[in-house]
Amino acid sequence: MESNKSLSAWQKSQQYIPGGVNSPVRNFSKVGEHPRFIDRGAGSKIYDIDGNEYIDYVASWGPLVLGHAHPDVVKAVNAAASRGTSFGAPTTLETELAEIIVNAVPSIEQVRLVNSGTEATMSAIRVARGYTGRDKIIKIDGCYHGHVDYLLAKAGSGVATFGLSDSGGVPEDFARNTLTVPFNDPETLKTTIEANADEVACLILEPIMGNMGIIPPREGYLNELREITEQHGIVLIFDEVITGFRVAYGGAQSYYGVIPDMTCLGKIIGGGLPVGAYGGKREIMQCVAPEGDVYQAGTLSGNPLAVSAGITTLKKLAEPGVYEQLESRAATLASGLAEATQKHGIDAWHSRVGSMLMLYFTSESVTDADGARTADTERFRQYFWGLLERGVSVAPSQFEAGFVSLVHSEEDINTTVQAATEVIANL
Ligand code: HOZ
Repeated sequence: MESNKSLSAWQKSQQYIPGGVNSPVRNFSKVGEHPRFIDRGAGSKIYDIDGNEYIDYVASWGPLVLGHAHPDVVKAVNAAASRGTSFGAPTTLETELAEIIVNAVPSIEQVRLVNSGTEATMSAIRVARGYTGRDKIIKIDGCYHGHVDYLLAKAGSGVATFGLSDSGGVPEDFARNTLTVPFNDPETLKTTIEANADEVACLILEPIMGNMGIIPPREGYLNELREITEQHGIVLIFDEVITGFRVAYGGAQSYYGVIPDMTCLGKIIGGGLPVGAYGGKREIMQCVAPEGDVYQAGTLSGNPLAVSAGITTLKKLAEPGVYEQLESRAATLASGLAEATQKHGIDAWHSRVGSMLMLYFTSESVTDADGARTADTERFRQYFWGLLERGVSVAPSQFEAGFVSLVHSEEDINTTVQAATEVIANL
C-alpha cells in the first residue's frame, strides 16, 4: 500500500507541530510507522492523500455516528456559516440544542455549551466544588476526562497509550486533591470516601469506560455508586462525552437507568464540530455565573456552526430504529471477530456496548484498567497493520474504542470481518 505522500506530509508536519499531530493518539508511534494523512471522508469511508480507501471505525474518535460528510449536516453547517460564524451573543439555535439535550438526557435540567469535552469536565468539577464547598474529587483509574491538569492522574486514552502514569507540567499541588479508585470496585470507593469524610466534592467517571478500550460497568455497580455518593452528599458526575447519544439517545444513564447529578457531553452533540456541554440538576447549575458565583465563559461557546451540526445530528438520532440498527450492525461485527479469535486459538477479550466495541489481545478478563493493561500491544500492532493494509481503519491504540456508525452497511461489516479473520489467522 502506497503511503509516500503521507510520509512526506508527516516529515513536514513534524517540523512545525510536536509529533506532527494536534492530539497525541493520532500519531502512529505506538504502532510504528507514520500516520496516514486524510484527504476526505464520505459515509463509512475515509481516503488518505495517497488515494487509499478505508472503512473507518475511528469516526473522529466518536462524534461521526452519521458517518463522514453527512449531506444534512453539511447543508446545516453551510447554511449557518452563510449567516455568520460567531456572534458572541445568544442565538435561538443554542436554546434549540439545549432543549433537545434537556429532553433527551435524564439528569440534565439545565445545560451550558462549551467547546470541548475537556472544558465540560473541568467546568462541571468547578461547579461541583462550588456547590459543595469541598475540594477533593475522586476519579476512576483509566477513565479519561480530557487534558485537565488534575484529571491526568491514572488517565486512559493517549496517557495510557504512551504508558505515562500522569503528565509532566502538572504541579503536585494541583493533583493533591485528586483521589483515584479502580473501576467496578465500590468497596475501595467506600473506604476512600470514609478516609476523606466531608471533603469530597464529586465522583467523576465514564459510566462505560471508553478510553481504555471499552469496559462496561458490572451489573449494579452504577446503582451502588449512586447510593454511596448520595449518602455522603457527593456530586455524581457521568462523563458521557463518548457514551452520550451513542449507546442510547439518553446516553449510558438511560441505558442503565442510573441518574447522576451532573453529566458532561461532547463529540456527537457537535456532529463532528468542536463542542462540549455540561449540565445537571437546576439547583446545581444555578451556581454557574451569572446566576451564581462559579465562573465559566467562552468566546466561541455555542457558535452557530457547531450547534447547527449538533441539532441536525441529534434530530436524525431521534428517528425510529436508529439504535436498533447500530446495535445489530455492531453485534454482527463483534460476533464475527469473536468467531475469528476462537477459530484461530487467539487469546482475546471481546467487549461491546451498543455501537462501541473493543478486541483486547489478552487471556485475562477486562473489567478494569488493570485488566486492560494486560493486553498484548505487540499483537495489537500486528492486527492494526493487517487491517489497515486490507482497507480497514481502527484507532492506532489498544486502548481506544472502535465505533460503528449508521452508514456502515452490511457489506462494510462483512468485508471487515473477512479482513479481520485473515489478519487473526496470521497472528
Ligand atoms: N482523546 C481522544 C480519544 N479518546 C483523541 C482525540 C483525537 O486525537 O482526535
